[in-house]
Amino acid sequence: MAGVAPTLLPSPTGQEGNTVSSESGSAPVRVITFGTFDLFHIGHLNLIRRARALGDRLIVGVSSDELNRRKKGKRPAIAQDDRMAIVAGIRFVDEVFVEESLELKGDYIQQHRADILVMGDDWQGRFDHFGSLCKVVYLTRTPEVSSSGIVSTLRAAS
Ligand code: C2G
Repeated sequence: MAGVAPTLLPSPTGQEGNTVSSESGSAPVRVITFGTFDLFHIGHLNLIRRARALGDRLIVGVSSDELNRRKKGKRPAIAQDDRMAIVAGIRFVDEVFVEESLELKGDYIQQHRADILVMGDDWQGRFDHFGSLCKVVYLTRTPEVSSSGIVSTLRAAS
């Protein structure tokens, strides 16, 4: 909307993506996050930008259409391959892969050698058990924006 400032949340480190590096000589810090990222919006961008600022590389597991159907009983508005391409096109993202199952998170963390798991705080506490594999960080959700809210707005307008 013209004239409305975007809800850009500050990064948790006070720095933006691509500016934080691990100490010279040490291995790059690998951050992993997961999500459907349907109807990509500013809340998704904030989460991704702030996750990337916690390390040197950001790996994103994009939840498959089938996972959404099975676990959430809904079909994303944007198809899986397009959601993957959109997330892969974000400059803070280094790698994307398909998240086929919520139950495989521990495997994904290990396969991608993640040092930090980042999720929005709507998942607060739900992934603490992965603390034995990596650091677990929950970031504040961006208020007042969601994919389902966008769908409702469009429905109301039609
Ligand atoms: N998010 C946010 N602020 C919003 C909306 C979303 O910070 N206003 C964050 C969520 O907390 C999540 C990420 O953006 O960390 C992706 O959000 P969704 O696409 O809604 O993903 P979600 O349903 O949380 O799926 O394996 C985990 C699931 O697949 C996560």
